[in-house]
This record gives sequence, C-alpha cells and structure tokens, in this order.
Amino acid sequence: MPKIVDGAAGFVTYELRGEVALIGLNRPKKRNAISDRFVEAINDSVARASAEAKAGVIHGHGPHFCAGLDLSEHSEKPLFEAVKGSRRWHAVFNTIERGTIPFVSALTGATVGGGFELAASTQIRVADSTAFFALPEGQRGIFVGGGGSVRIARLIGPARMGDMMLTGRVLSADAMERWGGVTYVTEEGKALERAIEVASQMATNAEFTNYAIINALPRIADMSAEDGLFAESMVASLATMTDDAKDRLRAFLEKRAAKVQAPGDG
Ligand code: 1HE
Repeated sequence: MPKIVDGAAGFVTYELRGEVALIGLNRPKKRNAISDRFVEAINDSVARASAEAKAGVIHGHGPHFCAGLDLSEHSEKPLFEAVKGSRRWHAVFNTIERGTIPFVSALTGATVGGGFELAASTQIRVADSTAFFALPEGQRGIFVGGGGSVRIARLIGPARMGDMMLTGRVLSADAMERWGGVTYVTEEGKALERAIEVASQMATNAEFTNYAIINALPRIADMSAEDGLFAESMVASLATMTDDAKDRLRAFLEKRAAKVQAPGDG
C-alpha cells in the first residue's frame, strides 16, 4: 500500500517506485472530488516527485479518477475566493504541465470537469475502458476554472470542448482517443500498469530532453511558425551541448545503444 504524503491529510498517497513517483488521488468516497486542501496535497506530492523522481504517474483510488471540483465547498464561496481558488488550481497544475519531470495520468471511470483538467495538465493520458469524460459545468451553472479552457481546448480543440460543455455529452475512452484527448487506451483495470510502463520509459530519457519537451513544445505551439523554428534551433543546440547528449550519441555510434525497433502492437 503506498504511503500517505506527510501533511496531505490523507488526500493523496505517494510512492517512489524506482525512478517513478506514484501519486494516488485518495478520496474515493467522494469520487476523488478536489477540495482546497486536496489541491494543496496534489501540490506537495508533485513537488516531492519533481525533487526525487524522473517521471510521475497520477492515478485515482477507487473506480473513478476524479469527479472534479468539490461542489459542496465551491457552492459556499464568495466571488473573490472563487477567483483565488481557480488561480491556485492554475498554479498547482502548472507545476505538472510545465515542471521539470513528465507526468502520465492513469484514467478510470469518471474523468469529469476538474478531473479532466487535471489529466490535461499531464503530458500523457492513459485511459482504461471504464473511463468516461464530461464537462458538466453548463449543467452546474459554473465554468471550467482549473485551466480547461486553455489545456483541454488545445488538446481536443475549442469546438469539441464547446460541444462537451454545451451539450453535456459524455465520451468513452475510445471516443476520447479519436479526439486526441488520450493517447493510450487499455482494457479494464490496466491503466495504472500501462501508465507506470510509460513513465518508466520516459524516466530513461535524458533529463534535459524531457525538460525541453515539457517546456519548449507547448510554448513553441503558442508562437508564430518563424519564432517557433528559431526557438527550436536554440533548444536543440542547448540539448546537444549536455554531457548526457554527448555520452548517448557516442554510445549509439559505438553500437552500445539500443536501436529504434519497428512497432509491435503498441
Ligand atoms: C461529490 C462530487 C463532486 C461526487 N463534489 N461531492 N463535477 C460533477 O459535476 C460531477 C458530479 N459527480 C457525479 O456526476 C457522480 O458523482 C459520478 C459520476 C462522478 C460518480 O457517480 P456515483 O454514482 O459513483 O457516485 P455518487 O453517489 O454520485 O457520489 C458519491 C459521493 O460523492 C456523494 O456524496 P455522499 O455524501 O452522498 O456519499 C456525492 O455527493 C459525492 N460527490 N462528485 C462534491 N464533484 C476548477 S473548476 C472545475 C469545475 C468542475 O469540476 S465542474 C464538474 C463537477
């Protein structure tokens, strides 16, 4: 059983497995709905993972990844508190999206509202066949506040996101894969295992390259083509100068490194 993070009031479990940190959303009775203290627990565990692991996995305990914002807490909030709460989600999720190590989310059951926003802040999403996706903010009379209008819109496109929000439609894992919102779909019960495999693979990459992928790719996507090409050349040149790159390139040329393999079933 993974350990509870100190100070996280049991909202999150944490385990370092080799070079991969496993962060488990641990409020299954409330379908892992995210309260203010829960956001802080996510923040603390992401900081710890970033300090001691080379990749991270975020998963949910119980059948559901996350039912989004804790609506019981939210309904009582004055306007400015709601603004500050949303900005806090942004800051915390930013440490996942543009931090120093890559994260994979393992999605099962409800991946809804703020739960989908959390998943969208991870670099890679793995869903099992039980996962379903919805943005029921329209039904609740609220709006996405955990970064979804930026991250989910860029992931699946603003038109599809608008469709989900306007109609309340619920998408299966397969449908979300067709929309580009997840890039791995597994059979029931295998999302965490697959996510750990993906994270373990990422952990073997050069750390600077992972950092550049996490931090340069989304920024370049925000740039004009000309600026993006220029920025790419700068990042590529920096990466080549690291000792890690020199060692890895030499290993390949001396036939000590693994070749690229033709795909299996993938
Ligand atoms: C909650 C929450 C929650 C469950 N906040 N308490 N999110 C939503 O609109 C999704 C709302 N939740 C649901 O639609 C369903 O709960 C689920 C589909 C996720 C799961 O259904 P089910 O039948 O397994 O569970 P349940 O019986 O509905 O819920 C179990 C308990 O969790 C129950 O509390 P209890 O005290 O009666 O046992 C629910 O009230 C509680 N619960 N979801 C608070 N979200 C930063 S902005 C982001 C904006 C959003 O995220 S909007 C989307 C909010």
